[in-house]
Amino acid sequence: MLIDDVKIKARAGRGGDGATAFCKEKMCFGPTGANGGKGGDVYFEGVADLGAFIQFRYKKEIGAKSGGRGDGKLNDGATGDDLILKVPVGTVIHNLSTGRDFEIISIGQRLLVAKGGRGGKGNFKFRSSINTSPMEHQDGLPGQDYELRLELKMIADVGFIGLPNVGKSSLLNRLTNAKSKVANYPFTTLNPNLGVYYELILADIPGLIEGSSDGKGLGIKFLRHIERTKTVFHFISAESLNPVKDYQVVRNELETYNKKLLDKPEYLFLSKADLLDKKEADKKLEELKAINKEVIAISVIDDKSIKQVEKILRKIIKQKYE
Ligand SMILES: Nc1nc2c(ncn2[C@@H]2O[C@H](COP(=O)(O)OP(=O)(O)OP(=O)(O)O)[C@@H](O)[C@H]2O)c(=O)[nH]1
Ligand SMILES: [Mg+2]
Repeated sequence: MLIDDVKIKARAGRGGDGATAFCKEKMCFGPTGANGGKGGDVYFEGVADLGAFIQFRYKKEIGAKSGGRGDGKLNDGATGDDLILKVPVGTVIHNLSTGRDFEIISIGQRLLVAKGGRGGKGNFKFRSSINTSPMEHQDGLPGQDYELRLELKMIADVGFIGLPNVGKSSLLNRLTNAKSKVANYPFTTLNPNLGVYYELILADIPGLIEGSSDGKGLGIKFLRHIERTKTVFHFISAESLNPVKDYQVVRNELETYNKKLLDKPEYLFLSKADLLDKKEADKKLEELKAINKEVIAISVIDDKSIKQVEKILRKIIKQKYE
């Protein structure tokens, strides 16, 4: 099952201690204790993999590397490596220690969550005209140490919705490098999958059925995810004996869950259209035109129809920046 809410402890690296040392060579005087290196920071970075919280299933305490100690020959300690944790876009990071919340909203976005401690100064840094042989150095400071709650509130530009087995995952795989499971039975997709199409995040959402809003099938959990998608692609299989009814079943579920879902911009696709001859397909398209006159017939094996879908996606990209 998808992990979408998890508590972890994140600790940035401790700064390395400074050193107290003196030159031991002949004809050489003075302090040579070097500085400690800075501790590594902890960052979060957005990725399209909704399953990325799995890394926290058993590992609830994570930490970046400490900085190295300064040595006695003026070589500063190494900086601790940063830790970059990949989390799905739509992750809300609740910092329970400070009460502040942050959200990862785009792929590649990096957020500094816990800062590494600074390294301590070595005794070389304490030398002065009145103190040529300082005995003191500083210790490194601890890194920030926080308790975090990570909550996944999926966000996507386009959500693929429809009854089960209508070809949602197949289209996602065709358009992006996602590897959503495809099979000829209902509820193949158990959790939403994200794919990236240029600047858009596309979400393949598990099939909805009558009663989803009451928890039937995979139910309510996924209706919650549709709440945060901006546009929907609604799929109706060309195999359907009653396309208009199929459309209404899904719309009713959206409405029962939250009326606002009906206001999202929607594109209607008669999917798997290659299974029908042209005459049959046109008849079903005609029926669906009463709902949305821009409905198109698509098939993952028909390049021309995929180009039409891509044209719609380009339009959505353009609107995103208007
Ligand atoms: N002929 C044909 N078959 C298709 C097409 N798209 C998908 N299929 C087949 O239809 C079946 C269901 O496809 P999926 O992509 O798994 O459907 P889904 O809507 O994601 O299904 P759920 O995850 O169960 O909701 C698979 O056997 C696919 O190979 C298409 O354009 N043409
Ligand atoms: Mg699927």
